[in-house]
Amino acid sequence: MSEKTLVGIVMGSASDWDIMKEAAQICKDFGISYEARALSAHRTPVELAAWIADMEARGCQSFIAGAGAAAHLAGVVAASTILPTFGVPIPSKYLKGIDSLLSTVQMPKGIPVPTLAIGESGAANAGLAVIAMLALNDSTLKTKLLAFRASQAEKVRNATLPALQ
Ligand code: RP5
Repeated sequence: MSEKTLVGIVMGSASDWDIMKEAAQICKDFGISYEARALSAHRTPVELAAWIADMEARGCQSFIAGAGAAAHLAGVVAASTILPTFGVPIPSKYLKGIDSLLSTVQMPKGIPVPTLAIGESGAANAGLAVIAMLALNDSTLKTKLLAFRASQAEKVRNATLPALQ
């Protein structure tokens, strides 16, 4: 059987990649297979549905969806699959991502979209949330995640604060 693609990363526009690449980077760093696509819930709805079905057939375990403004992408992805789908609000031109945040996080009862912070931190944390989920059944991944946590804790401990002038 061919290799599975474990994580589907989708964004409403290629202009979102600067933010969403943080999620891809986490997958890459942890050695988890992913596919990243720009597909829009309103501009390319048919292709989006076909991609979700294809990813499911290829063994995908989770989706990360990022979009800006009236950001319904994560909700549409979550509604199209029972795989866990994490939402990343992309900073928008006029409302700085508050619109993206509210339209991603405020899902009515029944279709959950666990939503991360606006921007790069949210995209990276979506990646880490997926890693944590996959680590439940993968002891090697669990060891890597514990090492990542230990390493970032060490950076905080070792940081030196600038002296007063
Ligand atoms: C949303 O509109 C996208 O997710 C993007 O954040 C925003 C702007 O898209 P472009 O006009 O840059 O393609 O659908």
